Amino acid sequence: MKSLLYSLPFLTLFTTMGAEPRNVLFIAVDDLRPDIGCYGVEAAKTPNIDRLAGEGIVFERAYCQQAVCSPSRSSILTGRRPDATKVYDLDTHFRAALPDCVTLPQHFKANGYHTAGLGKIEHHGFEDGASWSEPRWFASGYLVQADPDDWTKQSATRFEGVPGEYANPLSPEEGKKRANGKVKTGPAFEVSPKSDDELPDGATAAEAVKRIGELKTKGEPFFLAVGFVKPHLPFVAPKKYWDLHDPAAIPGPAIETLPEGTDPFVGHTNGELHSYVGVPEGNPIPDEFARSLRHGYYACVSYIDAQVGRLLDALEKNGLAENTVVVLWGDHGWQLGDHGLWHKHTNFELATRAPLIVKAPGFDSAGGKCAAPVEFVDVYPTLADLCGLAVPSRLDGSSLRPYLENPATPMIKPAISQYPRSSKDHGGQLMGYSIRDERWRATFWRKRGTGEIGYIELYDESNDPAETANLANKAEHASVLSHLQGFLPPVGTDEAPPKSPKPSRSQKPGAPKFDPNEPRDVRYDRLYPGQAKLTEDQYLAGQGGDKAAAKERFAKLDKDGDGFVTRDEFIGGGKSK
Ligand SMILES: [Ca+2]
Repeated sequence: MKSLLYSLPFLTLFTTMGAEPRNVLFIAVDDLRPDIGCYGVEAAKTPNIDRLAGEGIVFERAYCQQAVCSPSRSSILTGRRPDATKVYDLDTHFRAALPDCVTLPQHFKANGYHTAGLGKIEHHGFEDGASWSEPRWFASGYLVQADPDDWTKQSATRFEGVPGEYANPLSPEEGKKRANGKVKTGPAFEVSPKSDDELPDGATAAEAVKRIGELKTKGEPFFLAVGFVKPHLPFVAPKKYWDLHDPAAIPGPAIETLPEGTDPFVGHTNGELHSYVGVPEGNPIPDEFARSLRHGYYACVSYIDAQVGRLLDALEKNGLAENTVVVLWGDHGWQLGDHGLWHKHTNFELATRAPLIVKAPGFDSAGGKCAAPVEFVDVYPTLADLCGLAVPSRLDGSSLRPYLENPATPMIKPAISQYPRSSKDHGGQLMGYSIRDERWRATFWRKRGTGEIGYIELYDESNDPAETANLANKAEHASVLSHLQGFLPPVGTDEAPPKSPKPSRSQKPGAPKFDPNEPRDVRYDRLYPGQAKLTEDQYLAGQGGDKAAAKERFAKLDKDGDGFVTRDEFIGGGKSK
């Protein structure tokens, strides 16, 4: 508390506003593209997020730093671009390159806040102990404490959580057979017979509501991060949210092929989608299946919207709505068949553009919309600024306060996203830097480690928002390109990351070492006390080491292929009788 009280901006804020410290509710939604009512997508059916938007500012052109989970989240949490975090993939922790960085929640913690994270905030397995005042909470039934001085040392405590999300998981053998070695235990979507709270996000919302009530009485300001995992694949949502939507009313893509004049290496082959059981082989995805996927995505968005509503209600009920900054963000955009692509993993507008809504007390701009491009690295300095904390100097973004004061404020800087790719035809290992200003998106595919540009895309987002044509070769746009090229980072900033150490998670601190001679019934009861059978997630939770190998063991142990490993199957060790 001390550093907070002596911090000058904090004092200034409170003396001028006579206010209490502001809390932060930080809502992360996995894979949410801005198909939300307040973004003009009426088919979305999102009354609660729209309510938040009516009390805050909608950033209509907010862009992630890299359109995939861990790189994007690492940038939000550290306020640094992927070239600084060196997180370009799902295997690297930002502390490998930035061991001493002070994350957004850690900064609040250092300023007297109680910081807590529920659900997916960091990428799974990359929980950061220094960021939080308490263990990270997961609906699957885990409290994970990562060592504040060494994130790779993690210990997990079990509680009774919700089981795996599928009501009808398919056999892992089927998953293996259909999915090219990648084991998924179920289909890409499911109309779930479960209730909201029998699925992970409803359980997370219920826990958050409870925590908000508890935090109110704690006597410290709080930074509560709540991470929802839908609408990430698989699209599993309770039936009532599917029933909200008529699939015929959900808009389809404006273009189902890559832009004219664009080399296919900038896209991908929908590998993430194809890893689910039952997805038709090859591309394009057949229309009827595509319609079901879009239906499932919209159902999941409405399901999440309902959970967001519970959090907003809890703030109001506890009298906290007036002094809590609420920020809602999706970690990146999503292609729902647009350009023939599914999921994220590109530099296109639909993959890089994500929702960002900020509600802050004390501004007259409630209900406003900001059209200027902004970036996710701006979130950290914005929240520090809005709560009267010093804004650390080594951040890559800047506070969005000018837009909260006046949403019509013109663009301060273009938004820069990036994505690594390799292309033999265009120079080998490339980093695609995509510069977005008010009108243009220019993507420069630069050879990593050199300044040589291997390939360029240019889209006129004002006159061709669906990105149907690459204009980079049109002579009349040469000056636009050279202007935007001036925003590229210095050559060499995309050097390969240092290798990240792997986390080791002990079930309990001081748990005994693995003993190959331990009888299997004793081992089962030690690892999974009181559980009659296990979903894959529950099984994996008790297994250290190589996750892919553990998944293979699960498939082998599940002799009857019902998607569960019973105690007897575990004891049988996967051997034929
Ligand atoms: Ca994601």
